[in-house]
Amino acid sequence: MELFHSPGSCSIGIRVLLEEIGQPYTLHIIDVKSGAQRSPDYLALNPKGKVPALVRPDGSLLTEFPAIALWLARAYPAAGLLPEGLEAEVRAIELLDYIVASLHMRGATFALVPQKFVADPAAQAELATHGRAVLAAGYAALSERLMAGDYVMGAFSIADAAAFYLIGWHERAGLSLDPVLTAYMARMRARPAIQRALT
Ligand SMILES: N[C@@H](CCC(=O)N[C@@H](CS)C(=O)NCC(=O)O)C(=O)O
Repeated sequence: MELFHSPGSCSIGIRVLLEEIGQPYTLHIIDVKSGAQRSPDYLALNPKGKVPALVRPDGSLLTEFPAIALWLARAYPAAGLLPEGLEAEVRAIELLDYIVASLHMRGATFALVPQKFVADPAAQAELATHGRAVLAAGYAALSERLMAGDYVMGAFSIADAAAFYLIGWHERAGLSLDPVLTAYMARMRARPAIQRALT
């Protein structure tokens, strides 16, 4: 497999899952801060101009974090990245989608890069404040879940890969972590797969 990844971005979550699975993969760095996602070569591969993107063993490209995470979990079941049974699985997808579609796209993105959406500095400040509030509410919801277990679904799952990148942005968003989330991030960073993914 081949992963197109930008350090510091959400694609770290997919790198974490690849390391948890343990299959060989090639890492391609697409530095989104320098605009590499808009290079002609990358757009030819992934017209969306986003990371993560995964080339699978059959050569096909898969994009969108939840789709890649679900495919990895289903394609490599021995890694145990999804809870067993339809109800537990759909609850993991429900949480994963909340993290990516709501907290990342409508919280962190507004908090971190409001200038992508509006030009007026006052409107940017208002949008960033809104994004921070969405993110803070999301962190509180994740913290509450983590009072019941070590991982957001109880056992480690694809939803943790998303929670890890989202919580990892707290300093950039100007938010502090409560003791539950601080302990969770320490627990996550202690996982050998995450240590490998962060190298
Ligand atoms: N909906 C996409 C979002 C991916 C996304 O927003 N990726 C960011 C990095 S965290 C990116 O590629 N940004 C570059 C850009 O928007 O130009 C997914 O789930 O994968």
